[in-house]
Amino acid sequence: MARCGKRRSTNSIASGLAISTTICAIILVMGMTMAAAANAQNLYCCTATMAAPADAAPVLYNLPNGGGAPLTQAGSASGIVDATITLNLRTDACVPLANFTATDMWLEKEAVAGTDNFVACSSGTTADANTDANGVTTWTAPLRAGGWSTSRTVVVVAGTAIFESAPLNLRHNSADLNGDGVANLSDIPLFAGDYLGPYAFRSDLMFDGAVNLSDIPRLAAGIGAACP
Ligand SMILES: [Ca+2]
Ligand SMILES: [Ca+2]
Repeated sequence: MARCGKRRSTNSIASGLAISTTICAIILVMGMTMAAAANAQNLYCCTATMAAPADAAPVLYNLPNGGGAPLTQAGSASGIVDATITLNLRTDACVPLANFTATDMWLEKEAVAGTDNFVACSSGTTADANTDANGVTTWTAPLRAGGWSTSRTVVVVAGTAIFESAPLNLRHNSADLNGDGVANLSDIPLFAGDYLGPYAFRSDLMFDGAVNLSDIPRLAAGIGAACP
């Protein structure tokens, strides 16, 4: 299974401007409207850590086609931070597990009701590579995923969550606001409503704690992104 998504065709500047104009038009119209109205193992010896400190509370911008941000370029209230995740994979006897298959190690969001509509494409959150001789692998490449999540991120190995490490304080959002695996015109009204309404994390695509003009380029550039 491929690790990286296929590249989507590059939008022309003209089409980007057209989409931006469409988004602005919808926001304007809505504004006017609103104004009027596991494995057999326990994995207990494994550890999963994030480069950024937990209090940085990073936000990863994802697109279903893998065109979002790499984990090295996550957003935070204080700017870009490195949210690279490192897994030390060990047997229950704490022996490093070398050359463990990358596609059998993936990220999920913590199961907390009402905190997400996160959706991952097939093999869209798997590790960068098989574990090395020391049983180590990382997540740095952009994920292939959509939707949003304010719950934490969990490392899963062959279906079993790494439970000895606390879940990682990494949140997610995407131009695929409704979490159906494709960023398209149906996501724009959601953004437009958030733009005009109370703060909504899902639309803070260039994360800085506010939904404003700076978030629109990511929405515009993301339109058309789908799971491979
Ligand atoms: Ca969508
Ligand atoms: Ca923002």
